[in-house]
Amino acid sequence: MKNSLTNSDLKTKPKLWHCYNSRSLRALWAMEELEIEYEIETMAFPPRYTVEKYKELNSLGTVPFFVDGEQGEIQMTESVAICHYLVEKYQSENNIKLTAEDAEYGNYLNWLYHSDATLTFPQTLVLRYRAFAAKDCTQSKTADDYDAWFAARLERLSDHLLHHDYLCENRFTIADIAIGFSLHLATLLSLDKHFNPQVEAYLSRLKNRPAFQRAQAIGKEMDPFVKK
Ligand SMILES: N[C@@H](CCC(=O)N[C@@H](CS)C(=O)NCC(=O)O)C(=O)O
Repeated sequence: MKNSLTNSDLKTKPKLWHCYNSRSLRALWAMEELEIEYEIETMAFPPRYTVEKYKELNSLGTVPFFVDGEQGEIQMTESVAICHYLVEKYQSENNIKLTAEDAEYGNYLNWLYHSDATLTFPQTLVLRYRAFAAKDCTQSKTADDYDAWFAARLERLSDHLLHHDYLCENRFTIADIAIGFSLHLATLLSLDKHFNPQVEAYLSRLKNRPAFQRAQAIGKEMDPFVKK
């Protein structure tokens, strides 16, 4: 039964505004897994400084920014919500979603929300007050506190991965994209010192996926983690 649009049914393609190694990678990775057509605007980070009038497009000034619909009426700013939207909206041979009928649907939703609310949240403080801190920043204690906070918040995932190769139903879904990006970001912030072997193995399993590799190659020349 065809219950969702394929990309070719639409007059316009979804469009993503992206910065390398930022949370927009989640949406890009999902589109690559689904093998749908899309447009992409790759920008230097942070776009509210590097792209003129970016805040007129997205008043938050953040990435991702995502537009879809014939009139561009769908405008989204939350990376996990975009992944969720994409799998519900676009039919694909590659089934990377769960539905309410699946036994682990609740766990799937929980991992999706967990990825940003529980894992990326403490990382953002480490990013702000350590990785991208101004020279005169006096908040290094905040970064240290949230480094330890991240370690504690990782425990639930570490325990789960002791007995699972993927988060839900023994197969790859967007829950793995959402959580996988949080782990990838942790490696960029040197927070992978908190990874257990099963977390390391899980992340390499995800990073070996051709769709991740295609997505991650886009915009590499604008890597904000490389000091110029
Ligand atoms: N909850 C949002 C957060 C978006 C967000 O904060 N993105 C960061 C990059 S990972 C950003 O654009 N920061 C630039 C800035 O704040 O100027 C999501 O998951 O997409």
